[in-house]
Amino acid sequence: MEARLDEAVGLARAIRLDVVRAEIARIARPRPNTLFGGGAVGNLGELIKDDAIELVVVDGALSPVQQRNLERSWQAKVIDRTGLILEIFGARARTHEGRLQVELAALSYQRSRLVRSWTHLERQRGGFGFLGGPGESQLEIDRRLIGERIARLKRELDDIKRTRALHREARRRVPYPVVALVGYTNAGKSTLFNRLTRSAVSADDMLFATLDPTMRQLALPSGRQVILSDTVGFISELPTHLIAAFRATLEEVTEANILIHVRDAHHSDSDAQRSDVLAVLADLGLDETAQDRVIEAMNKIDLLDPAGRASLANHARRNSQSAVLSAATGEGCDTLLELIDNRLEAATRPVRLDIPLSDGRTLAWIYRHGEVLGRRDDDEAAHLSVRLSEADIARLHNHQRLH
Ligand SMILES: Nc1nc2c(ncn2[C@@H]2O[C@H](COP(=O)(O)OP(=O)(O)OP(=O)(O)O)[C@@H](O)[C@H]2O)c(=O)[nH]1
Ligand SMILES: [Mg+2]
Repeated sequence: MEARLDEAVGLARAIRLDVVRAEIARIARPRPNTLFGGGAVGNLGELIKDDAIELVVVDGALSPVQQRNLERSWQAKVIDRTGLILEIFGARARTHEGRLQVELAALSYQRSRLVRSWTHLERQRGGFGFLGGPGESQLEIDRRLIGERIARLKRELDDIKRTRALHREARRRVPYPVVALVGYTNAGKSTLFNRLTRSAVSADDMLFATLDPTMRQLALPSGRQVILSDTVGFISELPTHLIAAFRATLEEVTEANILIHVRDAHHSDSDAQRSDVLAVLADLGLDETAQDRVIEAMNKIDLLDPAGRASLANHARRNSQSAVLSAATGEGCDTLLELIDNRLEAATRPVRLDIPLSDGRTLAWIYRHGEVLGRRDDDEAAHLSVRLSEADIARLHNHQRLH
């Protein structure tokens, strides 16, 4: 519970709210009208009044009725966990697509609340500025208008998705394998991304610092080139509306050749965070069989005491799926790169190739990159049976297309 409270405070700080108090409120029996019992509503009301608190975040789910009743009795704005996360995403979205996705999520969230509480609500908050200024909160949003806007957003996002599919197709023609960083928010994905690619994307001690995906080319120790991607982090109870809206982005991540699951090994809730991430990945269609595409990166080991480090290092030695590292100091990062290299190396399959004898360059390339299992030459061509990596197979196909 303490860890969860810390996280809630972190979420609030992520949009620079000034947190005056943070409390764990025990609820024996959730009340349909106020969530909290009468006594708790009163006590909290006193605190809110004494400290002149303007906004109360309930780190759970509130029904629209509960939200409205609490706002009335506390004379303060009240939002729940989903509302807060949507607000953060709204503040973070930079790209056109990101903004559309967040708006879609926020509107779907609002519509679901509108439906449930239709009879109770005379007014609904406007836009997705849950915390917005006075004008906004007065806006009346008609269900039909929301529906139309949602439909338009979905169409626009579909268009973007199609364009991106074309881009992806183009990328396949320079077919470097894609290595995607995934993990709980604040686990250190962007720090690792910067460390490995020597870039400077924003990596802050802030939940959901990254929203829009970033990609860079990276050379592995073997010389093999890959594309490294950094993207949005996960969190427990990630709002379903957000997952739905970000589905296209997130599914692309799960299509990567290798996924690096970056974990904060120092976090007291590290194991629970791991389960949350795996649950979201499973929800996105990454099944058990895809597990051999996942490498676990136990990050922030610089913060562990020697015993903690030793036990992690032990675990990693027994487990080739796991690396122990510090993105901050760089320790262990080479080992991670080697693991990626090995994994890509292992992902090979035998193919048959017919190469014109005149094409000495391609033949030489094949001998350099693959394991030639058999060869038969006729007047025109060499007929080869070769074991090659997926990436090299793609590269070769592309190369031949150029002839
Ligand atoms: N001590 C220590 N801190 C780290 C390490 N890696 C990351 N951090 C810190 O952890 C915080 C979060 O790092 P980010 O790289 O932004 O995390 P992220 O996973 O990209 O987070 P989101 O984009 O919010 O999902 C920052 O304050 C980093 O400086 C590490 O190896 N050791
Ligand atoms: Mg990040």
